[in-house]
Amino acid sequence: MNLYSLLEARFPREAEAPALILPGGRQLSYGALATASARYAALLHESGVRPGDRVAAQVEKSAEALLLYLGCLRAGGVFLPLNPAYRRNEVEYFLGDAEPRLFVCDPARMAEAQELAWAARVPLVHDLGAGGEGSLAAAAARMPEDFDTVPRGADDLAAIIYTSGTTGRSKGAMLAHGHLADNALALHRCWGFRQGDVLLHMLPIFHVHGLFVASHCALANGSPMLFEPKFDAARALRLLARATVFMGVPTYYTRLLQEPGLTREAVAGARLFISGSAPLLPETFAAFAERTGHVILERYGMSEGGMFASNPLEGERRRGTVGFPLPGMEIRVAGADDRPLPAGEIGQIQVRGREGAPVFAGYWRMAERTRQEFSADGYFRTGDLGCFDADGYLAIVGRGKDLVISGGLNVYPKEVEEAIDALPGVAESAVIGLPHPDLGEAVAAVVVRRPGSAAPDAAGLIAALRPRLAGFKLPKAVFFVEELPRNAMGKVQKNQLRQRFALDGAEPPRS
Ligand code: MLC
Ligand code: AMP
Repeated sequence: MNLYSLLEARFPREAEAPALILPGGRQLSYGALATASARYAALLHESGVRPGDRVAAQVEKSAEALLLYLGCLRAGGVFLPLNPAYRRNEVEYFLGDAEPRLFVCDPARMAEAQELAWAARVPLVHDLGAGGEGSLAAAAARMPEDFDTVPRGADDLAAIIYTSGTTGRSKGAMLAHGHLADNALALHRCWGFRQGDVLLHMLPIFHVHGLFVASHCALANGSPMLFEPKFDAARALRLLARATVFMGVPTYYTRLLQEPGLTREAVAGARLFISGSAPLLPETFAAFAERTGHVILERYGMSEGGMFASNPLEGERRRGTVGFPLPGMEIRVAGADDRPLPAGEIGQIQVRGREGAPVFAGYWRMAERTRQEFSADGYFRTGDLGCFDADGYLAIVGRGKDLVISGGLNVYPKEVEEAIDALPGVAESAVIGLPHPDLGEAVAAVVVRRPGSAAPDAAGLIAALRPRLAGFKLPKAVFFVEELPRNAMGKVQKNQLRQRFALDGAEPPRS
């Protein structure tokens, strides 16, 4: 079944029931959501999007951006969301790799988008602004409001989410209608969505957390979303008075805790606070419970397959753990030989779906890479390290993969190192994550200058990287050293670097 049809079957019977409550008093009802998404689907169909064709969108969060996603599902297209922070060369790669039929860009970047689309043979470009302006919504408005949602099978693709690779090229994780539908229903049930729920939605919608986890739960419940363009702690606090459920990355919770107004009374109407995408610090967990009386429910997942584990709604939400496998998910902690380890032992977290099915459909056009990431018995190797406790709670204790998670966004050191190493005056570099009070981890670069050449200072280095890397990937600190510590095999000892350097808060780049 098409994921959209599954969600639509759960929309409220009253067409006027609110679906999206937007800043400035604008509302979109469930009836309007259905007709508007039909118009977007019709536009995509008229533009030549056929089942399986990709639709790429690098746009700011808006009601129209969500309608585009729903319209894409309805037309049978494969949605490919991209962070608006990506720079030209980053987008160039995604378009070339995914070969979308349509690219939707920000109005301010139309000229660049057209050049990139031309080079990547993307036949059509539309623009869509944060306020819904631009050619896409205008063209959709001229379309009929009836559209027969294209039937899709459980294995047909619904979305591709690009995740950077620890080595080499960025990989497109392919998610099918069945994966997203199963996950949506499992979360909806586990988190007890009910009549009267209102979701405060402040996450970006270019990733799994905001687009799938949050939106699908609300839509599958026929609930209103307070649909905000971005996270803002003071505004969140005001809106929480009208919400029952909130989802965020740990940074949202540390920022909420900075608000003096965060009290039990301020969140009296809320029933559930959910955290994920990065480790929630035990201090944050404890401080939030003390200030609000709410025990944050932490869960765990990935672009490759959505959510895998969650703390329980009823029963103990255990600090420092991500709870139990979700219904339909099998999780094991395995040794290097893929054999399961007993409770208490640390190993790699591996996950498998219902009846041994893979948790996602593999990496776009990377059959060999896909094969390498799965065990012989069908488990996906997450690259996260964890262990089960005696009661079956899963704790994530580290990462086997070289990855920094900054404010809930993944940064692959290798990509930043390659960009730094290409700069004049740089001999080599190592990029690491350092504990950061706001972002959880912050990207830091340790750089060896090339002797005898005019090497950049920290500010110069950042300025040179800015046109090439999305802002969230830029180092928050730069340290210059004579040489990088290496082991006998010549591998850079990043642990040593992490011990040697520390950030004191969010300081500007320094040398
Ligand atoms: C923005 N900046 C960041 C950043 N976000 N730097 C490091 N890490 C981040 N996450 C930089 C910008 O480049 C800019 O730099 C400056 O900060 C101000 O930008 P901003 O957009 O105004 O920042 P802010 O609104 O404060 O955003 C921070 C944030 C946001 C934490 C609120 O990043 C956010 O909403 N993160 C959530 C991401 C998310 O949804 N993750 C889920 C992935 S799914 P300059 O230099 O230009 O000034 C997933 C699976 C799962 O992981 O399990 O859920
Ligand atoms: P992404 O590729 O953006 O989907 O990020 C997935 C990664 O985020 C996982 O492999 C984990 O490393 C991390 N992650 C997600 N949820 C949690 C969590 N609750 N605790 C720790 N790490 C998490």
